[in-house]
Amino acid sequence: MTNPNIRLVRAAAWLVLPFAVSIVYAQADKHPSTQPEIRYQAGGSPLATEDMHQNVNPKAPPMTKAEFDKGRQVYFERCAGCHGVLRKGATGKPLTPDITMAKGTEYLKVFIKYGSPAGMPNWGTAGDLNDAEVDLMARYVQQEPPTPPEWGMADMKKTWKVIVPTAQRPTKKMNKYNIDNIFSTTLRDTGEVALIDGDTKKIINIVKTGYAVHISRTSASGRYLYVIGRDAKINLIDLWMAKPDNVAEVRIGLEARSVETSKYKGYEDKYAIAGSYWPPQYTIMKGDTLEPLRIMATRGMTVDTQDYHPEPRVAAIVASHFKPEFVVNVKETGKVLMVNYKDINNLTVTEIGAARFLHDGGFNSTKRFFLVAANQSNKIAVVDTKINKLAALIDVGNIPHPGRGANFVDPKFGPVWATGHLGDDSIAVIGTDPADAAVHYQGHPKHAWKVVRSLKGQGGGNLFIKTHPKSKNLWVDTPLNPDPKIAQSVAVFDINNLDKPAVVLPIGDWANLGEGAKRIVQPEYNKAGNEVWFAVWSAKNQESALVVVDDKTRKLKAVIKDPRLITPTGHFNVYNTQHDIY
Ligand code: DHE
Repeated sequence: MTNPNIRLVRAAAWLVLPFAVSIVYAQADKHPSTQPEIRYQAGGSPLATEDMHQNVNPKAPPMTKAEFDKGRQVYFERCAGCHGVLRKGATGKPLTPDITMAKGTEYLKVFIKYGSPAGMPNWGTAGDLNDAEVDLMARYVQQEPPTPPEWGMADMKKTWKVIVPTAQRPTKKMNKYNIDNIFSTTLRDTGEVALIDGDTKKIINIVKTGYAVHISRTSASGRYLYVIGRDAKINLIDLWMAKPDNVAEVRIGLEARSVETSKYKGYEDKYAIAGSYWPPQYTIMKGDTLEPLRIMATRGMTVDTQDYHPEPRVAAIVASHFKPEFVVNVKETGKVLMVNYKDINNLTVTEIGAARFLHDGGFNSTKRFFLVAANQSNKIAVVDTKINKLAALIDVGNIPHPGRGANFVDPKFGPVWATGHLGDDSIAVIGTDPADAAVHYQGHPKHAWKVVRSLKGQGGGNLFIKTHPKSKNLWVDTPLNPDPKIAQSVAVFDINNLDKPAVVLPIGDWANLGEGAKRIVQPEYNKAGNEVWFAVWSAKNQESALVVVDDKTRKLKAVIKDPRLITPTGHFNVYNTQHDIY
């Protein structure tokens, strides 16, 4: 008889990432903590469609060009997220020919077909690759890894378009929308964002953006929205237009996840910055046109072993409020770069050593300290953006994933910041009130940079956690939990009674949709802090929705449905994103 765990996960096979989900079958009994992480990383890379040169190694098993191209495509769709573009290892092990050829085709076939206890998915027995494809991939990983093209200034300039020149843009707001309360909702699989009026809950516009669009960020003035796709295309949206829409676009690489805009006094809206996964670099642009100005490479030595890494991806970027600086987090080298944009022709970069695999993070409530997950190291690094030093490295649970985290005042421990985890059900609550350095010191020095509480959530597979300065609720999603009941609901804690267990709200049921994964993603507050919005994320061919909950009563307030709301995932309130309120 089939194991109930396995049946449960099979039932979830209609999820948007069907390939990744099937990995979970084999892992269900052995490595529950790695399931959500594997599903999360197997998101597919836009590099799958890039043509690359085949270098023939006479010692590797022969492959035709057609076989090589197919192997390359499968590799970038399934494997590159963990093993790296150049196969030199990222969060997964290196797969360079010196290693793979020593193992041989037969060994590799078994590995690919059946997986490994260390977390390698069982691509063959899960039904994702047939025997011929397993054989193809076993031979492919013994070839010289092809290198995707670089992407320099000339490539960027070719893709740079100013759709509405600055001189032709409005000089004042030309619409009646309460811009502060607009939400930019990622429509992941259509490559669009939905701009939604937070007051009326009506869609203002559906704006075309990059492929598998990832995040939106707001400029310091609140006028502009920057949206980045996985294909490294940035769209600049002007919220002052009668109907807010694109005014400029550029591709800053071949694959990317992060974009940000200068926020220091005197530099509002002046610069934008985006980091790419490939090529490993970040680009500073003109804030109101996206004209690329400076490109900086991130290739270099790792923080711990001090070995060269050829493709350190750029993860989260935030704008400092204390200096004219961007805080650029480099994943594989584990370094935080404080990029001073005061004189962009003579950039100064302070390199702060943190820990490997920096991913996502946010500021503490005073915005002086930036807390970022070194996810595969199970740590949170704290960077002091006033003195440009590492303030602490804190051990937390299995694969922390804060999004931007949640700031609140713990009744016992004072100001804290919290993160959930992909790999376990804990929520780490960290004290953020150090005596020596605090801007608004509230008297809790001994708890600073310590995990003061560990709350118990619904399970692993958490991605985002949120509260608001006006709220007493702490919301925790679990969209990547293999149990659909957990993925389709959220846990909410009472900040004043954190010893009490969380209450679980069935947001997916409230959306009243038909069949679908209905994964609940990313709590996000409206400007007033009295509503919390959730995406109910189903597959491209199924109905999805946004659910709005009254923060005070925790009751359903509205369900936003529209045939155009296809695969909503992240959603970003203009005001809260502009002011880093979370
Ligand atoms: Fe994200 C933020 C990378 C998969 C939704 N994601 C980020 C950031 C990075 C990142 C580096 C931080 C950006 C910043 O702050 O500047 N995400 C990656 C990946 O590499 C990964 C694991 C695999 C991939 O193939 O992309 C990945 N991310 C996902 C998803 O599957 C999610 C759930 C749905 C989707 O839309 O693709 C997803 N990521 C998000 C969201 C944020 C994000 C909503 C912004 C959170 C915030 O509060 O700011």
